[in-house]
Amino acid sequence: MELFASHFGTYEIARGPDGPALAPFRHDPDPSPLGAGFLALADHPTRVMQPMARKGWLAGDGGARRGDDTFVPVTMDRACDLAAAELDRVRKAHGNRAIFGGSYGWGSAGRFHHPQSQLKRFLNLAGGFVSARNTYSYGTAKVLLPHLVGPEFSDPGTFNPSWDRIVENRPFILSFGGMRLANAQVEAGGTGAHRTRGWIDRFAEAGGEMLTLSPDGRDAPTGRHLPIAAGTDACAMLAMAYVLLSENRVDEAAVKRIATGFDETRALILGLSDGQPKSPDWAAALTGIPASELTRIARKLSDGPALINLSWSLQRAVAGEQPYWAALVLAVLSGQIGRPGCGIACGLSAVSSVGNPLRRLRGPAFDQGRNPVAEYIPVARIAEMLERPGETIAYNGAPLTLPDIRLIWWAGGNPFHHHQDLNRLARAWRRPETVIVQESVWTATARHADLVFPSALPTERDDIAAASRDNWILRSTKVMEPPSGVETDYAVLSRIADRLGFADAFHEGLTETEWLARLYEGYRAAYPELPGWPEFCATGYARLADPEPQDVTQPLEAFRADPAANPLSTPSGRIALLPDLLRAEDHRLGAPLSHVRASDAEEDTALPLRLLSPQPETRLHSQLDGAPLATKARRHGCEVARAHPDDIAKAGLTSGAPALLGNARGSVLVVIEADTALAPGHVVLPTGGWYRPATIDGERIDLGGNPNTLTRDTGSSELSQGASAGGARVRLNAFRGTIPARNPGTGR
Ligand SMILES: Nc1nc2c(c(=O)[nH]1)N[C@H]1C(S)=C(S)[C@@H](COP(=O)(O)OP(=O)(O)OC[C@H]3O[C@@H](n4cnc5c(=O)[nH]c(N)nc54)[C@H](O)[C@@H]3O)O[C@H]1N2
Ligand SMILES: Nc1nc2c(c(=O)[nH]1)N[C@H]1C(S)=C(S)[C@@H](COP(=O)(O)OP(=O)(O)OC[C@H]3O[C@@H](n4cnc5c(=O)[nH]c(N)nc54)[C@H](O)[C@@H]3O)O[C@H]1N2
Ligand SMILES: [Mo]
Repeated sequence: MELFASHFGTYEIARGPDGPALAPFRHDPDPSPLGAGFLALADHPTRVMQPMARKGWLAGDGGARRGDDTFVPVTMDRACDLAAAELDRVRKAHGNRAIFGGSYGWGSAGRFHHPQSQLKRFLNLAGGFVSARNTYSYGTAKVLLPHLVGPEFSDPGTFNPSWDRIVENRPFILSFGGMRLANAQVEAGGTGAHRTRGWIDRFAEAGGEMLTLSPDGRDAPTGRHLPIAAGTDACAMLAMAYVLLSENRVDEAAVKRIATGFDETRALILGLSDGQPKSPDWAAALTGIPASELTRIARKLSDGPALINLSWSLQRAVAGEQPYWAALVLAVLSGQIGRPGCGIACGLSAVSSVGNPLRRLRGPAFDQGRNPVAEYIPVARIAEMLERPGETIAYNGAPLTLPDIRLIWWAGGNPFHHHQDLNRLARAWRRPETVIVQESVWTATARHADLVFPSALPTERDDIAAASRDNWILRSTKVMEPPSGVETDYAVLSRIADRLGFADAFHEGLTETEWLARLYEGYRAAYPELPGWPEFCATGYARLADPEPQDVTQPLEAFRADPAANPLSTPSGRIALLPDLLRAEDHRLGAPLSHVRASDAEEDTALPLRLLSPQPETRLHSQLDGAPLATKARRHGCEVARAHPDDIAKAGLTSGAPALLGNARGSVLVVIEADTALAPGHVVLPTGGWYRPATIDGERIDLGGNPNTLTRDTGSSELSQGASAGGARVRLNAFRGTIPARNPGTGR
């Protein structure tokens, strides 16, 4: 069977007289319509068709007009000469620590053509590069959780009970931020079967009860929903903990068996140490949830069985540690940690694999080699890195010096989609001497480059796809040839490596097919039950069976059953409710209790609406923006934002009108639509609009509707320095101009 594997899952390739089509994979119970959209990109006007160089850069402008300039075509040979010469100049003049190759982003589900792996291997052979740590997805929790439960649980969802266990035990699920099924369409590395919807249906059919607390009623896949003001989840959780303590529902001896810091935590919750009891009345005013509801939910949690689910969006915010920390406190005090199918879960439905009872595929990644440069940044500190070379920031309990970057090289990501405060990034981005980008389409990042290399789309090359938390290994087959002049990243980097004298080390003389066979054999070495390469190629996929229920590790169950025999790897072997680092004065925002509303610090509270920027249903971030599903979702060519009808009326607008969302950081053109599912005081603008700043009647407006024109770029805290998209405040105004026509074409 010929298959195409993408982050949206797997598709069967049907070749007919009208060209190829992509049909849902027969083994996928809940296929996503999104992946077929790649076909529409093949000859889309946004396609990068040849290497292009920025005029000002060729003339030596040092970056002054970057992002606001025209491009000229250059031959592939010339472009490779230019890239090789520039890399060589920078490393000789400033050392490899002046090259930023962090290159974050969701390029390619295929493991071989994974652009960052390709680029990192290339840059490592060239002497190394400054890298980026953590993710935009989960960067705050990843730094926080090792302090609370130990480093083995830093990855998203590693301590979650699995879905089969949850369905079997039917806990009351209290879900903060909900479970958006549209998000579970996606998996980094792809999947053969989307199972999340099936698990949730089975849970509901078995009589399971779910309560979603979220500003957006659409986040609840089943069960009841209660609106909560964004950024106040920790307040609700602490109020529930207050109820447990004041109603003597906490088994202190049992808590102390599994956790340290109980006495201090109790003092903080009761307000003995700061004078503010975190009572339901206190939380009701902040969250908008009646005190009686908070009390009722707290009792239900302690009656059990119960599971607290946290969406990843909660921690993608200023002080995003707080809800994760408070949820752990609540799960411990309510006695639910480590009960079968109970306790705490991070991101059920955030991506397809979370909660599936499966093996973690230990496959060989494409070998990136070793990076001789030690310097790194937490991934979301990029603008700060460019603005303040040589200065220090605090990160995870230690100072970190920001490197002095002269050359940025990006492959497989779109910082002008994903980073916060894009107008600030655009200014900082002019500082390096050179920016090289490899892209298939003219994203805002490509438009902010000096040298752009065209990349083949995932549909235009053979690959092997597999996600680390999945059971499927997929043979992705080339659906069509790339346009003439467009090559894979591997081919382009091989050409440049040749000019720098390390081509043999880069490609090892292997053909693409030989590389794929090598990767596959690596999986077979780990899982001898997999078929041989020829049989795998003929079938198109291989699937490992789900493990037997008793073989799925439920890590916190073993710990709860016998904490002394199965200790965590925290200093005490137990859960640390208040580790020293979180109490330290200089980690004010990491100190969860001192500022439960720190997410509003530094924001203009006079602005009436809180901006939510969830993942887009019709795209993967900014990808497939030119495909029919995303195009159809726009109104008058604009991104659609949703708000409560009362807020739209207060702004003097009607549903369906063009409007501006704005704050001190910028202004975004949208069409505003009324939605009663949304709590008043919030506005939803999903991510992924293509940042297109333009000056209209003297005002600089992002016509592309990217919420990151408005979001904050402070970092979540000095502890984790994670992405801080959540919690920005904005105003809603009429847009009185004429909506300019979209000009997706090349370059400008
Ligand atoms: N406000 C706000 N901002 C957010 C978030 C939020 O919730 N709110 N979420 C954040 C999160 S969780 C994430 S993960 C990021 C996502 O941010 P990104 O991962 O940067 O977003 P993508 O649009 O997926 O960008 C991937 C780019 O890689 C290109 N690409 C794909 N395959 C290849 C390939 O094989 N070769 C090359 N050269 N290029 C390729 C695509 O064309 C695309 O432009 O956004 C973050 N930003
Ligand atoms: N279709 C599609 N699916 C995707 C992606 C995509 O681009 N497209 N991206 C994928 C990626 S990279 C990631 S990391 C995951 C992200 O997974 P998540 O982080 O879980 O998803 P989001 O859509 O950002 O947010 C989920 C919901 O959280 C709610 N929310 C936001 N802030 C708050 C708050 O303060 N309190 C409460 N209670 N709720 C809040 C919002 O209403 C939002 O709908 O999604 C993945 N899935
Ligand atoms: Mo993400």
